[in-house]
Amino acid sequence: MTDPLYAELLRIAQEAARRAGDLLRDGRPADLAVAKTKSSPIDVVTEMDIAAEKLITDLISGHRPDDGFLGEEGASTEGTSGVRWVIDPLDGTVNYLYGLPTWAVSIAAEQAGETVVGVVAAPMRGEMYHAVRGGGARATGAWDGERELACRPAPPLEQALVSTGFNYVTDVKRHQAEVAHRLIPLLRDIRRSGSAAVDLCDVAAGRLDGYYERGLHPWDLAAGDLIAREAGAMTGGRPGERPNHALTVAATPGVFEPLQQLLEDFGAWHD
Ligand code: 2AM
Ligand code: CA
Repeated sequence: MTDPLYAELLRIAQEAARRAGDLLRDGRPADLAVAKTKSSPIDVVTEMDIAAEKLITDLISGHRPDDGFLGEEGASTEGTSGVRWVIDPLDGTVNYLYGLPTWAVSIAAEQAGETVVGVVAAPMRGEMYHAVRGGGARATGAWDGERELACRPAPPLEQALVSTGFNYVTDVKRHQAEVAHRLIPLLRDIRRSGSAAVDLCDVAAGRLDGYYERGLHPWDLAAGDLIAREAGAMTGGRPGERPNHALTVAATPGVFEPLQQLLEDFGAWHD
């Protein structure tokens, strides 16, 4: 039976993710990428991002006033309840700016430093993914109801479809391109979705064999990491580490180990 606290945190996270997703979807001007109005398109996205984070933190605080927060748009409070929420109100910002569908709201709840609940809403897919620690991972979709998530059976590495992402900083991007240059011939192919949270959920859903990226922040990965693990995937950083800013790797068992080793050999991480 699910811990009643986890069940409460899950309900709150799902409600917050749904409402923030609606706000972002309904509030995005249709011509955002070409808008030449008073503010730049980037400012409009930043405003939406901040409004979404405020909606999420207000809603959560209304239910649970003593919880702490860590949010991409600046929410950072300690709280006194032992629960801390780790929030990315808009993951996949560049996709959102361009009108590409792969963006998400990511909300995780931690207790004693462990993620216990993770919710990722991908409004343009009509899908929401969630996991509770020890309780498996599920997706709810507009068309197919609720289903259990399970990562794919591992193919040989040369048949693996692996997603990654590239940093905003040019020198980091150059280094990442060199790593990808060496990796691509060893895989089936690579993908670049633009949202770490969605990539982690796609590993969970068996839509990717693996994913790796350097330079992620806690809010990019907290919810997706739990969802991937609860769907049977392995996640980590460099060998022996948890996913972190230096490196995040998530893959189905059998792909994870050789992929993590190749990334180590190719120096894909950076402190
Ligand atoms: P964002 O959309 O919220 O910025 C893109 O590869 C993925 O990495 C996105 O999830 C993006 O989150 C995240 N990311 C976080 N920090 C990044 C950075 N410095 N450069 C590029 N992507 C970053
Ligand atoms: Ca992000």
